Amino acid sequence: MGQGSTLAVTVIAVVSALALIAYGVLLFDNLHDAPAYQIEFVTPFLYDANGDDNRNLNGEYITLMNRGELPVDMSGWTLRNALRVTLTIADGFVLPPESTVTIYSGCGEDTSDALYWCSEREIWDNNSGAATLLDAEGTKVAAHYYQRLCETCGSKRETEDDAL
Ligand SMILES: [Ca+2]
Repeated sequence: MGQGSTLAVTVIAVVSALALIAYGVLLFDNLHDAPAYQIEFVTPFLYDANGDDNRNLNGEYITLMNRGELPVDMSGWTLRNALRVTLTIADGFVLPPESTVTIYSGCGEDTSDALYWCSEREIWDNNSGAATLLDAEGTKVAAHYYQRLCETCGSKRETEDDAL
């Protein structure tokens, strides 16, 4: 083995070691940043109510599911739309594992699986929008982006997007 190939092997070894270290740091970061909760949006959600949305506010709703193994106390959590119109979840609301809660845009009496925004107008734009769920500390737990692809065909695209 000449000096050139020894150098090449050394460079490869160093680069590999650095790559491993970088991977390790990334892995650690990912573990460190792993969400404490597994609350997810159930999609597609009903952002386009039948008829005039502003007159059928409870025809418009969004559902969250706890896919984790522990109950999640959602006291003080917030849900907001793309315009940052925000609903704050009442103190004491707990979502059990494998359970859902549906959040209606209109008024009603909150139960263990239904909450009411009691907005005076629609929350979810019928063409495109974003829903963001934050915990009581303001840390993003889940985000959902949606866009109707064309006015007449009803085709829709929805994505989970952390880049909101
Ligand atoms: Ca709507």
